[in-house]
Amino acid sequence: MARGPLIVFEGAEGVGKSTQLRRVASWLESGGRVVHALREPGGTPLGDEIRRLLLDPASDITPRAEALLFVASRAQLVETLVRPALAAGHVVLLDRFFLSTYAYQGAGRGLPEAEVRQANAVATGGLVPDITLLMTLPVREGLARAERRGARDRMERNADEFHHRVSAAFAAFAAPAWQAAHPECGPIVTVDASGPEAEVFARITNVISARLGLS
Ligand code: T5A
Repeated sequence: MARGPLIVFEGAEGVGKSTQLRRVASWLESGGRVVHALREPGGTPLGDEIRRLLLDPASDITPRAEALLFVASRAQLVETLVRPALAAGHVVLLDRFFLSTYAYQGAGRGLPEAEVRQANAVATGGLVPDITLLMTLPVREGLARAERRGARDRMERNADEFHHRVSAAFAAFAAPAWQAAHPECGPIVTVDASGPEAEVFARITNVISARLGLS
């Protein structure tokens, strides 16, 4: 049986990843596909416990420990849920994956890219997304959207400069030269996340249909 597609939703805070992922899941399910909607960090009992620690504003976590916690959650998710679902020919939609570690712990926290990349390779075992939808929105707009949803978590509470570094890193990942130098990431396609949800959804389904032939 052919391996199912792995579709990753990425971007800075509050760009609307979770909202769009839910819509894409319903769209693909109504087309008769089996869809697994998963998120990082979390998605497994171990991952959910790690997520609680990582997002709790009371947690005191060093940058290296933070990176390894995200990576540990990923290793558990990939091995227990993502790979089996893909092997069964199902569609996996993933709300964040390792591009987030490159952006947040690499660019945001300043950890060396080579170390982040190596730790991530341990977690994924070389699993490459079929497409990453990189949703883009001005930092302030994304944080305002996230804030309307509820109180800021430990990551959202970082200084504005941190969020600007993360956002700039995501923008840099879209460049063809960066992608060519990082084949482990697979194709990264930017999607304008501004405007009404329905318009963003139409942009996303256009990309998925054109690039993966799904509908
Ligand atoms: N992280 C994660 C790392 O540092 N390293 C890693 O390796 C990984 C995997 C996870 C945090 O961990 C960090 C990144 C994050 O800081 P999380 O709670 O899972 O935290 O949250 P995020 O993935 O960050 O989700 P966001 O908070 O960024 O939100 P989303 O999913 O982008 O946005 P969503 O869909 O929840 O929408 C936010 C609000 O905006 C509204 C929604 O209704 C919602 O209220 N909205 C819109 N409003 C207007 N117009 C639209 N088009 C809208 N679309 C959605």
